[in-house]
Amino acid sequence: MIRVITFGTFDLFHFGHLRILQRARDLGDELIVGVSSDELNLTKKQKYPIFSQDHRMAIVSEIKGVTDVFLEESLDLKRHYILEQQADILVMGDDWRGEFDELGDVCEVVYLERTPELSTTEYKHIIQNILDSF
Ligand code: C2G
Repeated sequence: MIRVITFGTFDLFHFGHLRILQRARDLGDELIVGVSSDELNLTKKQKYPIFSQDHRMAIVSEIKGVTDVFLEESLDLKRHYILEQQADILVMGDDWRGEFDELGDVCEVVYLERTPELSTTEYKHIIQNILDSF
C-alpha cells in the first residue's frame, strides 16, 4: 500500500488543481492532501484565500481518489506531517523544485510539472477585468 501526500491551498479550485491531484493519486494507492490554512495563507501571501479553509477542505476531500484531507498549519511542518500520515511519496508542483529534497530521508520526493497557464491569481485578474469593464 503506497501512500502519497501533497499540499496546497486549492483556492477557487480549477483544472490545474484537479490534474495535480489525479497525477499524485496515480503514483500510489492512497492520496492524503494537506490543505493550507487561512492563517498560513495570510502569513505566506499576506491575504486570505477567497474560499474558507473549511470549504476548500470539503471540496478537495470529494475529489475522486483523495483518501483524506487535513489542515496544513505551517510550511515548516512537512516532515512532521509526512511521518504522521505515514506517507511514502511527497508530491509538490515544480514551482517548489528542490525546496523539499531534504525530506528524501523519510519519503520519496516527486515534483510534478504545473499545468501551464492556469492559476487562481490569473482567474482573479480575469474576474477583476470583467468587473472593471462595467
Ligand atoms: N498547480 C498545478 N498547476 C497549476 C496550478 C497549481 O499543478 N496551473 C498545483 C500546484 O503546483 C500545487 C497545487 O496545484 O501543487 C495547489 O496549488 P496552490 O493552491 O497554488 O498551492 P500553494 O498555495 O502553492 O500551496 O505547502 C505547500 C503550499 O501550501 C502550496
